[in-house]
Amino acid sequence: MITKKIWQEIRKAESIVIFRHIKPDGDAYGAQMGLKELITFNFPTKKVYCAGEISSHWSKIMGDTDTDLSDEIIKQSLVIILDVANKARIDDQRFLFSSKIIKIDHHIFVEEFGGIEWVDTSSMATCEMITKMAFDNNAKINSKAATNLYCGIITDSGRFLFSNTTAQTLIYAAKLIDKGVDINNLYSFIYENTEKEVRFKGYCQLNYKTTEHGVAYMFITSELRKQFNINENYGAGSVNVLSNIEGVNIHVFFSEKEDGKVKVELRSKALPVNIIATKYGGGGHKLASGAIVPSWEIAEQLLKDLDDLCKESAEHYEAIF
Ligand SMILES: [Mn+2]
Repeated sequence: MITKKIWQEIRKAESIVIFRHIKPDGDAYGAQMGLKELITFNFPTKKVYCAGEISSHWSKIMGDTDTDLSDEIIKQSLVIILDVANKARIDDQRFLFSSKIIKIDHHIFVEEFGGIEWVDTSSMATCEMITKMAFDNNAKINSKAATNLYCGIITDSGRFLFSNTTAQTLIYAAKLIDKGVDINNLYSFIYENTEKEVRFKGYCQLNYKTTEHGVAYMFITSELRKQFNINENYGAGSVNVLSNIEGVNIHVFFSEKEDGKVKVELRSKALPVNIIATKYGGGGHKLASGAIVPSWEIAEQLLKDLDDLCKESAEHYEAIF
């Protein structure tokens, strides 16, 4: 069993460095910090480090990464890479210094990292996979590890709302709650909005546009971001304010970054938007993907592709029925 094999590698290693994707979300940061807590709680003598930038947001409840990590430590460590399918998106490319690499991920497979690979697209979150590994190996789980892992499960599943939430997701979430997740504290942190965020979301819901065949979209220019005083990640990340609109199959946010490139967040009710994201150099899940395109011109092309995808599927549907 792969979960036993990986735990065995962890057991053998004296020093471990945990990596995850750039711009970490709740699942990436939660898996990283949760796994660190899990390993140090079960094996107190092991040295465990977390690579990558400190997330100013998630660090408030999960703590900081080890930004002073030396090349030497990475060279001598087992490297575990979480929640990322392509090498270019790994935060801190020095993972390559290690000769022992393990990947644990739930995204659609993109490329091998050159070690043990555990990719399970049926898992809702990487945190769900880490939880499974913990239980498969009868590992001890403390409240801190449980809270970090639970955070990844609830954020990647939209609080168990998204369609790839499975019985397994709920079972592992329940098992974590049993280990002492601080739900009250976690939820008040996750749900809190600043006033500017609420006003920005309201603006998007009033001003979004739709294409002919049912793509709801929002162009967030630098001027608009400045007007609302929101950062480039928050802009694109607000895409879910357009979910569940009748007649809309795909919703997408385009947010201009500081460097002039445009960050694209794609969400879909059923159509595979990851195909379009991949075409433009991005990736992700079938119903939730992202990309960064070089200009507004390319962004318009991507939007046209999405509209065509909706059009084709409507024609296909008519042909069947
Ligand atoms: Mn994830």
